[in-house]
Amino acid sequence: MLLEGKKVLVAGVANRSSIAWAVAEAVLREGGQVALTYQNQRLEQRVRDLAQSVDPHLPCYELDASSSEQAAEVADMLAKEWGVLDGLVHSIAFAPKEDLTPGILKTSLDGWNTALHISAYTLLELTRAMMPLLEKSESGSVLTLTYDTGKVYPNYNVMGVAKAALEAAMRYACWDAGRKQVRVNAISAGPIKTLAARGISGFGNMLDEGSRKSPLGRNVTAEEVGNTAAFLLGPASSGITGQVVFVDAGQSIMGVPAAATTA
Ligand code: 0WD
Repeated sequence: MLLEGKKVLVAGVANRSSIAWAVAEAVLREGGQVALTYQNQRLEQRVRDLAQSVDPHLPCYELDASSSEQAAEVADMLAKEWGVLDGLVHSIAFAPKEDLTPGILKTSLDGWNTALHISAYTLLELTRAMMPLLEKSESGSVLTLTYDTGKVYPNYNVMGVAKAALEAAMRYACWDAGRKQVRVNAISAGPIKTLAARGISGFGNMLDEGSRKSPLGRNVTAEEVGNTAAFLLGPASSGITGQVVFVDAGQSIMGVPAAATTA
């Protein structure tokens, strides 16, 4: 039990395929308690139904991560519900399709601002709002989700830039939060078929190429990401902060697929 008695807020569940949902399931499996947030009323019923399927009393709050007012409200509600927060999961990203697809040189300033605001700045927004509760924990831990920022993936475009900003923001937040004994890390997940992934054109090819490139010969599952998340959220990882941990079946270490170098 990696998270016995630990209280974790998970932001970014859209449906059953969401990485955030796999993280929530792993937290529960490891003995922790979970509260979920949903972005808006469009997603509310789906997220509440998921919550109900594991625990009828699981707290669910509305939270558009771009709203500091809503973030403060959720912090207030958690203060009443739990009084402390041991883990915060930021599993949120968005870029307008018309700015994501055509290529980075065609990204509008508005599209750039939206992508970096929602996909990177909101990590800081949520961490700031939850800090008073995280500081009360003996093992406060914040976790975000990124994707292999050291490389260029055609079609990932402005989202790749946003993820690079997210990773830098994660490291600076790690510095700010560290003296309060709150850790901040990121998981760089391999490609997984989710709602957000479907917005990236050619995602099917990323999955195919990824599994061909991978030393393990396959892609990762959301469950594998959830398991690593449970480790990073809990006291077993108490010495790890400011890191990007790759959960990608080794894909990121490879240049070209093995097939390309064999006759
Ligand atoms: O291959 C993948 N799926 C990978 C995803 C590989 C590596 C990293 N990631 C990252 C994503 O970039 C994201 O940061 O993992 C995180 C979770 O993404 P996901 O699980 O792949 O996708 P999804 O289930 O769609 O969850 C992302 C959710 C949004 O869903 P939709 O698709 O409806 O936009 O982020 C949420 C929203 O629910 N979201 C917001 N939540 C609160 N406030 C906001 C917002 N403003 N915008 C988006």
